Amino acid sequence: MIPPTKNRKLIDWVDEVARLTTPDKVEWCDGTSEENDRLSQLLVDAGTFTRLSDAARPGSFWARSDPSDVARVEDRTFVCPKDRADAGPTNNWMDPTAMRDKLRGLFEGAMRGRTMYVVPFSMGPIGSPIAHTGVQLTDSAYVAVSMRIMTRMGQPVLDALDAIGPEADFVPCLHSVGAPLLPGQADSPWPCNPDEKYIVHFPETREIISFGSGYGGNALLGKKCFALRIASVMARDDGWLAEHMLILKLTSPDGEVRYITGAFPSACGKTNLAMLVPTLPGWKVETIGDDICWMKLGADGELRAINPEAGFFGVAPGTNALTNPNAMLTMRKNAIFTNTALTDDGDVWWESMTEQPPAHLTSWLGESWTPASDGPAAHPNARFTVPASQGPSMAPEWEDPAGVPISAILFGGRRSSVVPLVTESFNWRHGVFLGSIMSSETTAAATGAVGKLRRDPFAMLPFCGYNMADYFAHWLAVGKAANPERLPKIFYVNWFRKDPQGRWLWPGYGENSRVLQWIFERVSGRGSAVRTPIGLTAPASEVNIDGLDVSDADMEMLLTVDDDEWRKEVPLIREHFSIFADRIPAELLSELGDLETSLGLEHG
Ligand code: O2Y
Ligand code: MN
Repeated sequence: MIPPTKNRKLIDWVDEVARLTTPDKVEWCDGTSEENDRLSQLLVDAGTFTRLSDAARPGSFWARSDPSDVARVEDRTFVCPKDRADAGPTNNWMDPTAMRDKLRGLFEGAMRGRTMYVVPFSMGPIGSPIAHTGVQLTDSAYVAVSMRIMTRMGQPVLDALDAIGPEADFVPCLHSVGAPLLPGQADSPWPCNPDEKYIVHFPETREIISFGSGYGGNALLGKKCFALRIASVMARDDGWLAEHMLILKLTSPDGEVRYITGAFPSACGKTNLAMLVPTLPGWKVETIGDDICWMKLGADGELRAINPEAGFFGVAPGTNALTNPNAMLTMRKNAIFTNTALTDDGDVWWESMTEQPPAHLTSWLGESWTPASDGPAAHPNARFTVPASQGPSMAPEWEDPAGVPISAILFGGRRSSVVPLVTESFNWRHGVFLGSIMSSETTAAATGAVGKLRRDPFAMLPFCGYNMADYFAHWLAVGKAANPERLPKIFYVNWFRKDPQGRWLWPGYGENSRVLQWIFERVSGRGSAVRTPIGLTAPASEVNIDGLDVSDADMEMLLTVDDDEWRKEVPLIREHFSIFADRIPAELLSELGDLETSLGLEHG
């Protein structure tokens, strides 16, 4: 077949990978709906997809993964610059030459018996000056159809690349499920490699190579691998920010608009917040993005943000008509559901989707399931994949290539104690300090223990493509490069605080609009705040709790900064900083010193 591009680097790379991996066929994806229908049918025939009933969800499919391939594998994720110190203490590292040798061995013949799909994609609107192009080579049709939802994918991307010229650059993303087929060997519905998984990033050459998994962030390489790990390196080099953040548009009853980004660790409700339905009368939230945000300085020194993605890959369990009605409406058609349960009438179900579970289901393990069964019907990290354009909450400007101007940046995590409902930073530098000490109780979005406290600075711990101490320095530098008049204000929020008996103190979801209102007032130069050692908290009288069943005592507990608890937190912060040794920016140590002083502690 004649390649549908003039890009020499791309044509040569496709040839080289095909020679190494020996697929039966090479197919260039054009991104058309005909192609999507054909690949989806192929997945149905292979047993990977079950078509959902047209009455329930037209154009939608249910997939079950291998039970060993259900989440991102952080312990198998590597960042491989030449110098180990450039990966930093929070990334797995291997010498890049040794890693390339290892991968070459794994990829030799890895696509035998399969088709290699060439998937050109754009992160951001095609041709926009802020978008970047990638090409994924994959032997998974599931990945190809998912990339069509999650990115702008297909021939228009190659045309835009060719319009730049035959030397136009792109990020090469190589992926194999690592399960070659011998002649006559039956395929599995979810091929993957149970023994060897490698998710590898080469920041210096801006390359991604992933082997052995077909799931989510391990396999859809435009998302975490490109738009965060590699893009964070590009952003460091070129003076912008690639962040694990939602972007929302908040409109007040007076029609004033503010755009807010928010960094929260995986599965802490970013999608719910991005699609929130305010309980406060007259307020409106619209969605720009739910997971990734690229922010660049505009000509006027203002930070402008785009969502580089085109779809949502959200956690299904816990999503329902009360927690996120907009997500439920978004996924009514053209969706892929992975590791949810299947109903007997061809729809999907997951825990808490409805108050009562159906009497009978097929579980994510493919087993007959009733409410009396052991274990959940859906895997806790079951996902929906759906085009953002279908969402009723999308702001009309969500694809504006110029991005939207950001007024506030939220940092947050799951902390059942210590961290108050909302705190405003004293200034940008202090905000960077708050981002650098973020911590959260872990969830099922990655393999490993659930509910353990871990430091997750800027919610980027698993996603920063270089030394995180340098990343903190980069944030400080962006603050200095920006127009001080237009710098967003930074806030630290915590929806997850509990009382000593373990009862949630804050109802969350739509009620979070009450906190957004205070933030809106603050970024508009209004409202008051109370100075505490860790920042400016909202006075209880300024959080509108009209009609809300939260007692004054609970508000007090939610908003109070307990100095004793923070005195216990300080050594943990010092310990966290110590892993970066002398690479930690002096400004952050100075912020820590100020915190110690205000808590009446000796400097550590
Ligand atoms: O690969 C997975 O299991 C999903 S990870 C993911 C997917 C969508 C949005 N965020 C995340 C995350 O882990 O932060
Ligand atoms: Mn995420």
